[in-house]
Amino acid sequence: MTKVWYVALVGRPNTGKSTFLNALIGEKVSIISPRPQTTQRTITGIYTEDETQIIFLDTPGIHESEKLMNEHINSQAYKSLAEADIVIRLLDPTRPHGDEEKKIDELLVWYTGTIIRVQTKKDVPAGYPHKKVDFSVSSITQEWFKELLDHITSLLPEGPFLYDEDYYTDQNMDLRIAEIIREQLFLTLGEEVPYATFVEVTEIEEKENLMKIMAYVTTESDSQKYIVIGKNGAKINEIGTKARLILEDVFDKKIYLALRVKTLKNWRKNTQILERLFPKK
Ligand SMILES: Nc1nc2c(ncn2[C@@H]2O[C@H](COP(=O)(O)OP(=O)(O)OP(=O)(O)O)[C@@H](O)[C@H]2O)c(=O)[nH]1
Ligand SMILES: [Mg+2]
Repeated sequence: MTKVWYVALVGRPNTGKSTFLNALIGEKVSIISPRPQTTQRTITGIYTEDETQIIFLDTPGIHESEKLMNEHINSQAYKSLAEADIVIRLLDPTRPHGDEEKKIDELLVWYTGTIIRVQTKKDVPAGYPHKKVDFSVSSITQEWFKELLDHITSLLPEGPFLYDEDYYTDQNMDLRIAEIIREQLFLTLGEEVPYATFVEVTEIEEKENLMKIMAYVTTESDSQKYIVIGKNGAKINEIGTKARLILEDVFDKKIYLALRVKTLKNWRKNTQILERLFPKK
């Protein structure tokens, strides 16, 4: 009999949730960067092995902020908590613990499902080890992955698979492409700029061996727009080339990517835009 359940990955920004998900699934499902708040909306990664299907929800790092956009980002994580049958609480031992950990502790007091405490980044020295961890894993060496997966499997109830076995994410094509472009904004641009941008795909034309994509990077001000474009378009070309190479790898096709940059003043305070980018459903 098959087993299936929803498992949310929860933790402060930068703990390694998305890296852990990609390593588990063996595909680039979620985007990753050394900067906090890389994941902004919940990403589903589906792990299917023999009779087991685990639907992982990679959530945005829960953090403290008064800003409207951050409220929307945090609420993506809260919503996934409500949907999850098991929570994997990821804990980063490379940084002092801080208020974000307390905030998550307080949130989880109300959670009635099983919580598994997992310390990340086992391959680097743990300067600030966490107490009472159930597992300590590395997404690089994949140490303790099998034991953790076996443990999750032992907790799952019987039920029919919710996704086909060869499905590893339920993100649509537009969103996956937008995320891969957004990852390059996080990796290429400094300071606040990536946080003041969003990416939307406006057109996809698929041919047998080629996919043509048109996408817009929207910034909050014209000065940010010029930073994203760079001198003679150098920055946006660099972002486009890097994203294209990853897209070619992910979709196993030749990609033509047209990237444009535009400004929408103060979009981070625009509830309509925020609701479009971070749907509550
Ligand atoms: N050495 C090492 N680095 C890791 C490991 N897991 C994640 N990292 C690094 O930690 C940083 C953050 O990783 P992410 O996976 O983006 O973290 P996240 O928890 O998803 O962060 P948010 O999306 O911002 O909430 C990246 O630079 C990763 O390369 C690990 O097991 N070992
Ligand atoms: Mg992430």
